[in-house]
Amino acid sequence: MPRHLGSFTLRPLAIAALLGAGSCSPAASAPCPNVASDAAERDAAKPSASVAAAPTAADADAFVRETNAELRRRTEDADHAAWVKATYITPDSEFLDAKAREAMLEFLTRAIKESARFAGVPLAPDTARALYLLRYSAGLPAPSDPTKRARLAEIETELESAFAKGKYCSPKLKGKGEDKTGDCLTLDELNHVLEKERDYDLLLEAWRGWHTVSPALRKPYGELVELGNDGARELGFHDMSEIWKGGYDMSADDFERETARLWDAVRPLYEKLHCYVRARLAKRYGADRVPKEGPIPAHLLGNMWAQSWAGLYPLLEPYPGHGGVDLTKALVEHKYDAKKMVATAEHFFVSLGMAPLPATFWERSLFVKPRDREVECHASAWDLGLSGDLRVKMCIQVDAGDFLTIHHELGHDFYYQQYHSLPPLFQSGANDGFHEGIGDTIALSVTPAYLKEIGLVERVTDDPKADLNALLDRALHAIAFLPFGKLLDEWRWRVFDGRTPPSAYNQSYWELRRKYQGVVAPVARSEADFDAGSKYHVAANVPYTRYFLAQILEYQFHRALCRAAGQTGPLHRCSIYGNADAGRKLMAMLELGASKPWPDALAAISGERAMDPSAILDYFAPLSAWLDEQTKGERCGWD
Ligand code: X8Z
Ligand code: ZN
Repeated sequence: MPRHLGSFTLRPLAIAALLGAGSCSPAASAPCPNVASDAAERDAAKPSASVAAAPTAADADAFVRETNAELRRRTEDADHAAWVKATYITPDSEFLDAKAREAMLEFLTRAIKESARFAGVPLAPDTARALYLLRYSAGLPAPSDPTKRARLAEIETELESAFAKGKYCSPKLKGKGEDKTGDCLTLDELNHVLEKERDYDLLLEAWRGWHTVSPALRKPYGELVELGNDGARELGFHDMSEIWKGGYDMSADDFERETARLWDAVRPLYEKLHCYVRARLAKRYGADRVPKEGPIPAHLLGNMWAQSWAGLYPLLEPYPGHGGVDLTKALVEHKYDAKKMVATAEHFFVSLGMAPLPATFWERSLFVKPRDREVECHASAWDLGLSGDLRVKMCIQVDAGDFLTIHHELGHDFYYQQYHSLPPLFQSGANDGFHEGIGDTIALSVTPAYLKEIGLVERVTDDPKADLNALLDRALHAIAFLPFGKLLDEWRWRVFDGRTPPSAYNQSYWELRRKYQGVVAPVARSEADFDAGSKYHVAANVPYTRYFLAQILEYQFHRALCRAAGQTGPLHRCSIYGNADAGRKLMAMLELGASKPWPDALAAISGERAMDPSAILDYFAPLSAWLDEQTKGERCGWD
């Protein structure tokens, strides 16, 4: 899978994720390593590590050079195997993918162990940074026992494939899939039912149906956690969560506090939105099904995980008849197909001064779901072998949601393209939240005025009520997402560090969903279920806090780029389309890759050195005020 998505197996997107976060922040109470980290020092202090002559800074430079070269070679093998497997799932492609993963796991874990010998050596800054990134690259560290390692690679492939092939068959859903006749639906089709249909029982059937796929993943997932934790301990970490939280230029504890700070800042806005939506849903379904002061049943919010409520827009539109753009309708009317949607998104990036995507992008990408074979439809962006062989893999539908997702994916590809000349260990986002936030930053500039400029819509209105409609539409995506973006890894951090044993997987997941999202399961759940496994990123072992960070960061990027473009109006009306000054700022950040701590990258685009939730709050300020009016007298919250 694509490198930015990857957990750590160095599949296409893996290095970045895997290495994705690293670097030390002089700003925070971070372990600023121009020497390797504490855990590495502990390793180095062990007698076995002190046999060889004391290593020098020059040895470390040479080690980083060799590791970079080897990484490039091995990534090539792993990426091509992963691409074939993701776009053509068969027992043979699974076999080859598992083998390539295993080789990558072996190499990376070995390299990380070897790097521990440089602990305490005064290093050149770039070398120190490369070693730091390497150390935190192990999102799924492999145990050194070859049998265990092979099993780990096999489980990874197995979980991903089982998820991709999952279907639910029910006569109640007959005709609700793409082919309009069958009664076996894929995840995308079941999710589509949740987005478009409003019948309570039908929604329940689609929700329940998808949640029958993941119980089979529960056991292998538990095994993955055990083996991954074995690997983490061999590297000197307590467990995998320490690695997942540890690569953000600050200590793992500081990172946990940092995400809590960001969530606390946006939670009041989420609670207002929840309050408004709950009242509308109570009207639609009755107070017996949607209790006035309690959590909302999770299947009513228009998405399998209630992470985007955009499907509910028609039910919630603040000012019907006051305009706003129906982007899906515009795309259909203008006869856009998948390729044209991608070309339009590419054109936006190019308008900022970036080089177009290579010809091979158009020849080798997968844009539509093939009819004759199993593929992984979860969208992803790739740079195979770190060689500029950029691609996307997506089962594109002609609708507004996928138009925005295409921008998201191209954000990854243009990031790859901008940092392409850096050594492999630096070919990554400043942190993984940056990587996830680039395309979405551009999507914030997909305003009605921009759509008019490119001829997709004929008229735009100046009516402030239309602005509110558009703001609510976006909030149903962005603000609704925040608690889910926060909780999924909180669940995994607890699973990894042992606070949540397998016997409490489901209970813990629903406690967090209730606490953060204010939703509850619509039917009784038990430990026979594995509801966290209904989410791709759990099955595929992809960290998720990155999307939470991205959601905060992209408004900060947008604010900075709008300022660079000299736009002084409200943020939700700003589009940087065609603006070279904004483009230069953006590129200045992208081309740093992971070569510098993320505060430096943030400073390159915005002059700021801390993640700042005030940008997203400013953006939605008019909506926030409107929601205050709408929810006056209501008892918001759910406990
Ligand atoms: O997984 C993705 C992207 C690929 S990196 C399509 N996203 C998260 C999700 O689908 O849950 C984008 C938003 C959050
Ligand atoms: Zn992404």
